[in-house]
Amino acid sequence: MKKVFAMLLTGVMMFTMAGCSKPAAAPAPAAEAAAETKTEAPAEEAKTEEAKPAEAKKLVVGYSQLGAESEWRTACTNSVKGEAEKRGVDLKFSDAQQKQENQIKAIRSFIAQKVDVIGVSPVVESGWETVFKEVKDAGIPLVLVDRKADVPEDLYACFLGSDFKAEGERAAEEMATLLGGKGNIVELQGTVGSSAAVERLEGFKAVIESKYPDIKIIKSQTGDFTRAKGKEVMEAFLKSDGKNIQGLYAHNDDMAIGAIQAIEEYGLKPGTDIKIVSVDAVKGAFEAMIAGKLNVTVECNPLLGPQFFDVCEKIVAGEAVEKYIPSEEGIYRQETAAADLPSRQY
Ligand code: GZL
Repeated sequence: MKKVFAMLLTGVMMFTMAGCSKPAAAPAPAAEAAAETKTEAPAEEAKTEEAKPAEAKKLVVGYSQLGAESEWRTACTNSVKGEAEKRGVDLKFSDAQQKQENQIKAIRSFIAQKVDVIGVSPVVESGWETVFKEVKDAGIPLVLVDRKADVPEDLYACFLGSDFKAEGERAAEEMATLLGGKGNIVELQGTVGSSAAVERLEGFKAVIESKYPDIKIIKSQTGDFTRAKGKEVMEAFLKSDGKNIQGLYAHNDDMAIGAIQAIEEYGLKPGTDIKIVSVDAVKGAFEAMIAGKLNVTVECNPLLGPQFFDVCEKIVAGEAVEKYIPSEEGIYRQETAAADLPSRQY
């Protein structure tokens, strides 16, 4: 029996040795070798070689900002850039210096770069249908940021920004309170054709004409949302109507601050001889209210970065977004300006 077992053991041993000694196959290419080792490696080792989950694809967003004309615009740009950095968004940013042709060029460049989403703050409401159609044909969603465009709703995913008409209505009520329901007003309008200017004028005028018959808007002209132009136009108003002016409504704080300089140079007291109501609630407005030179500023929130990228992420994830996402806003008056200023973010 023992002899038989020994013979069997010897056979098994000889057979096994023959296998190991088979001539080495020609060295296989690295890939095949890897595949061979991969398939030959025992199961437990295979686990360590499973591919790591792919890095989440970086969101690529093209944003056409209209310019840098005001404190408000700078705050809006900083909010968008800061939020992109915080979220690791690849932001392609373009400043159009308040020229529509530059915005159109930037949008076409974003299409060529095949970005995931395009954001636009349109400098004016009209003239966008052709290029927005190109965006749609390229299959890229478009978000209107801050300002509206006069295009069919199917050309943009959503508008996020303020209710400018309501801002005009609030400004009118504040002005009527300051004047006791009676007096002559001059108006500094924003950029001609911009949704902010069109609707702030509309809202203000509607309230004054329907509720305050003893308040008259005797002059109204654009100051293009800038301090310099606001000062220049206010100088012209003072030259023609001087002491006949009891109130100034400015579509933004920058023009109001320019007008304050003109009123002082003319020899009148801004905030006292001429009551002033403006819009935005930027830091400069709080400083002017603390100095007694501005009476009220109606807030228009520029900190749109977080909402903008929330919308971009939802769209890319295939989630539904509201067609209009309003900003939350308040009204700030001279009496509380010193207490309010420390908590202001822009
Ligand atoms: C309002 C924004 C306006 C600001 C101005 O949403 O478009 O443009 O009120 C800015 O200060 O120039």
